[in-house]
Amino acid sequence: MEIHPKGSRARILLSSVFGPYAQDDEFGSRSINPMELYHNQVTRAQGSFSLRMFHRSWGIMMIQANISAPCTVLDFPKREDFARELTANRYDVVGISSIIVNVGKVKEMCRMVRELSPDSVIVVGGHVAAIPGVEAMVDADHIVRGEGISWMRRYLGEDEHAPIRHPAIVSGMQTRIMGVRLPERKGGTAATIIPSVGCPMGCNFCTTSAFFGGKGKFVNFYEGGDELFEVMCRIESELKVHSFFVMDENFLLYRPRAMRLLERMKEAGKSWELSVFSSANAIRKYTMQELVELGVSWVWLGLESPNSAYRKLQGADTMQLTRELRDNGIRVQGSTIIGLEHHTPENIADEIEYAVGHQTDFHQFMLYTPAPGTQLYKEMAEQGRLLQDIDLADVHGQYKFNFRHAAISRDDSKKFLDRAFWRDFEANGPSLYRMTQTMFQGWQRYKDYPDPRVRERFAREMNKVRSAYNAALWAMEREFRKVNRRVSDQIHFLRREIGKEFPVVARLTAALLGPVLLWSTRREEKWLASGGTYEPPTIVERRNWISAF
Ligand code: B12
Ligand code: SF4
Repeated sequence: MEIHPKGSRARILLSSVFGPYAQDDEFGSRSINPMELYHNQVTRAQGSFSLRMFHRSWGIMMIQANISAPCTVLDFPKREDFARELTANRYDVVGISSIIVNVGKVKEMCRMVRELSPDSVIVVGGHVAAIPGVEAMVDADHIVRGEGISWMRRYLGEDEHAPIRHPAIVSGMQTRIMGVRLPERKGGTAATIIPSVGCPMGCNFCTTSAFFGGKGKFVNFYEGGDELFEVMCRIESELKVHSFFVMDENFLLYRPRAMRLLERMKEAGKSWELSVFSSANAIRKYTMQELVELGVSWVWLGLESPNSAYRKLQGADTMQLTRELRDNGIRVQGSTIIGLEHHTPENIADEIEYAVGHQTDFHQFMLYTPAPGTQLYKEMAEQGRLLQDIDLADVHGQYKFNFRHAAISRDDSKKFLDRAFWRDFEANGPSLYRMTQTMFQGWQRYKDYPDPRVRERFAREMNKVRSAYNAALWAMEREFRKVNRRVSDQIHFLRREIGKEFPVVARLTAALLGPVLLWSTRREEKWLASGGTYEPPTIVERRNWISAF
């Protein structure tokens, strides 16, 4: 492979695509596709109760941390910020990170680089590289498919097999709910840990799996529990966190690694919380006790559909599993696909009811979407079922089908998707209520548990439940009455139970903070109704920079 003539002395700019994002524009921004995880695809029908937060672009942060060249990461720039950065510094290499929906922005950014920094080499990476024929759509010198750290190391003439250095990443920022921005104190937000990329399960629609090699393949950054433990200890002390968002598509699948991590956590008395992604079958490799001792407090669980044939679900009763996890204080974020092959206008309502019936803490709904690069995309293309003239900016799973479904029309796909979000909210209430309930149940079950690490974790959660969350319940109970009286009564019941356990604090916070939250919730509701949106801040981070001058 060609190596950059300046090797590790080359000056690198790594940028995410430009914003603003939550608006309709000619570059592919869509108001329906904000740069927010929850409000985009999980709690978007929950109005002012929707969880609002931003996540950094971890792929380019990982690359920056693992090369010795002087490197700037520019996250969430506006076009002017990107232009300014290009002209203020003479970059040898400009790397642009993007997913498929944002290909129009990549095109514009390549054009800007050619104009403003003509000597720079342009490298495009991330999922956008999976688009067949992307070379003809954007004016880049290199399109990088798959894992980017090793590519960039090779390109700079560095050792691609050197151990991976994990940057200290705060998982989310500028969190808001019920019209209140949560304070950002050190250690208050989980740290993101990325043990691997890809997933060996190889579900036919899955872009993450396909991008890193497909079925049976993935790229491990940390092979064993010991390595992972060391990284987590370092990040714990750098960021002062107890809580980790483990960004690994199927973390629990590798039982030996997870169990070794547990051993090390026990030896060192670590009372950590882990948020993980897992398939139902992978969870079944553990007892509830093991999960709780490992600190698993939040699981993103693919439910897909009761009639789907996905291997990860075979033999799993997801309804019972969800109940059991929540009873043990583990929050569940379900994920259901709308528009699978067997769905019809006649059975879709039942399928949605079934999904809603899981009563998860959070529920993501996504349209079945053949994304370029996946097995499903190939099949649809072969069958001539891909719809022509669909802008890639609209292929994000939250709008309408990009293929011809056997029974459901493109316009109806959106209606069913919206119905699923609404039904989940209406029937189960705000996610903040549901997770408070799960945390409280966990504490009741484990407050006297023999392992002090576990007691400590649930006690930490209770500090929030008996104060701020309890006050939020007070406001929710009133505000949700107009949506669903039954759920409002359930919220009241939960508040009473919390009040019995913590009579003084719970009463005081509900009386003092509750009305404030009710007021801010209503104010937020009005603001959202007037079209209010949120955008992430622009962030510039330089590494190995001083030595570059
Ligand atoms: C965090 C995240 C987000 C964050 C945004 C982060 C950001 N700043 O952009 C939020 C929550 C806002 C988000 C939103 C969306 N996301 Co998202 N997101 C993720 C998630 C969960 C993690 C990404 C990550 O950091 N992975 C770990 C890093 C290390 O991997 P990586 O980013 O792929 O980077 C590696 C390589 O790709 C490569 N690379 C990346 N960039 C570059 C650049 C260069 C120059 C080079 C050389 C290499 C390179 O090297 C990296 C290291 O190996 C992934 C799923 C996943 N497991 O990856 C989905 C994922 C990226 N999101 C996806 C989608 C579709 C969306 C949304 C459209 C929502 C939706 N409806 O699903 C929106 C789009 C918002 C918008 N307006 O752009 C899809 C992308 C599909 C595709 N084929 O394009 C993914 C893969 C999920 C999925 N399986 O469907 N997302
Ligand atoms: S289990 Fe999840 S991450 Fe793995 S291939 Fe299937 S959908 Fe993708």
